[in-house]
Amino acid sequence: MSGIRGHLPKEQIEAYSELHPKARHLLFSYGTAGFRTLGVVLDSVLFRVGILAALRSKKLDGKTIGVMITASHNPEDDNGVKLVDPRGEMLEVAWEQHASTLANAPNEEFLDALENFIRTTRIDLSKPARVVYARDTRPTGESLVKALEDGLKAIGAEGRDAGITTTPILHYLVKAINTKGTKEEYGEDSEDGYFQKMSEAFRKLVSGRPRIQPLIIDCANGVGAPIAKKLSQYLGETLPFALYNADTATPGALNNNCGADYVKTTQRPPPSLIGVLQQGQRACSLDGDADRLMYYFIDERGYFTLLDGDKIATLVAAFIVDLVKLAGLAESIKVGVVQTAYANGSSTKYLSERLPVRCVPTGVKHLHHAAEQFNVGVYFEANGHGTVLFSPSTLEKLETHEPSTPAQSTALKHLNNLTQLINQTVGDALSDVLLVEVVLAHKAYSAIEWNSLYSDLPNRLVKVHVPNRNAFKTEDAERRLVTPYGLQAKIDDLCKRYDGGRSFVRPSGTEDVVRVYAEAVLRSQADELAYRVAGMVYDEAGGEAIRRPKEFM
Ligand code: G16
Repeated sequence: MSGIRGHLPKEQIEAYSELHPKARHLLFSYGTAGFRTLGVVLDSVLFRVGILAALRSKKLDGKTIGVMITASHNPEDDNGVKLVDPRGEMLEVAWEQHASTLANAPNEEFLDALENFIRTTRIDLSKPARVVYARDTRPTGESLVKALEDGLKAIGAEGRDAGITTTPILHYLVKAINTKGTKEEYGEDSEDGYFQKMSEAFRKLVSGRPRIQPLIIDCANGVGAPIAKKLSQYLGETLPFALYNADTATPGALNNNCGADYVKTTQRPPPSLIGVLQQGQRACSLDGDADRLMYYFIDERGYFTLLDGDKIATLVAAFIVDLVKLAGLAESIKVGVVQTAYANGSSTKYLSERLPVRCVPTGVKHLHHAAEQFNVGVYFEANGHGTVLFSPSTLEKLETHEPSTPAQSTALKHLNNLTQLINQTVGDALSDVLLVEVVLAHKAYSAIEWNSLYSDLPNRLVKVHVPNRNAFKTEDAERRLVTPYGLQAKIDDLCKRYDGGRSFVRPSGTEDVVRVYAEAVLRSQADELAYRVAGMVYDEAGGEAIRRPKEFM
């Protein structure tokens, strides 16, 4: 085999490959969150992802690569898989196409595609390969893990099974494994290490503050349930959890009428919490793999009020800016915020008046990279997916800065503890819960006070099923449509007719739908605008709007 360094165990790969045939009629694409589709058709993809992860590890000199098997907020029958790079971040974009190519090669062409890939990306096969993997609670997860393991065995990679855990814990593990024994050591490479690190930082941050009232957590009937339960043991009375929707055994329960996506899109509490939630009481929802977080409460008029990713970003960014000032570091540490087009117009206005704000396309990888450009980058998608990144030079500054007053010293201590509390590898619902609770405790804010920082513009998100969502191409961080030609001009015209009207259309990267977002000053107008734009998408592409209320039919 010319042009390839090291040995490729072809016969072994071929033998295993026969156990995981690729169906000819299926086409897979590595999108916003990896491969995601019906779990039962993913067997061949998982086998190949095993091989790909091993090759990624070899390419990076034996660094450990992560593989997470989850479909997050999607229905229970869906499943998916994504790769995690050595620092705990999403797979390098250039490899997404390689992943799709390998996943789509028919069985008889797979070896050729593999050799071609190894040659063009100049992978040295003599290097070691190490992969750590985990899955969520989906029923298809178990067999998909087996397919992945066959991929690892086929190419002779070393695998470590992290079991059933959350996506953010898997990201944490990858970074912890790869930084072990180095100056940047991230923590002990175990679930226990993750809980220890976070809970210790939390205790320090809330010490001396009034006792925190129990927090209701809707676990989406997913993996967040057992993990929140374990975390609760580490937190003890410092933050009591009341866990709801913690049933991971009943078929069909996952993300069904519960979870972060449900509350965000329906703008209602999970039905299981009706009657449980008392006025003003804080509650939150995780999603199926616990990487998204939504807070909410019932206000004094009995209305359900969401505290989404934008509200979390605002709360957290303002808190960090204050601490940086108090620590005497305002001149050298600049805080910035990253959002997407889904960010509520009011949040963008509120934040832009105080901080640099960037808008990027949907997908954690885009937000994460943009946030890395700031000394402290706070990134949150409105759907509750986000975290805070401290740049390496900022971390060093925080560690070495000599405070000149006791007040500076306290603020500095808080900032250093925050760097331990926050999962900086990816959005992490449970780490974000702790972060929010710390800020609320420090500010002595109730949910009502937090919400009053700014008023959200009423908004509506609608899904439209279309025959080909790829016909929808966007620009300007997904705020404008390039194709279908002429549709954007019609949306612009329509928006002008609504006070504060804004709407955009983009193809989903995780579901086979086109998403329509609209906001306006009045609730009725935001709804009307959303369904009118959805109607235009429908007319243009021959689709079907989901959750279209009768009055707009
Ligand atoms: C994934 C991505 C998020 C994205 C979401 C929805 O979340 O990680 O960045 O916002 O999908 O994407 P889309 O609108 O393109 O379907 P998750 O929580 O499902 O992994």
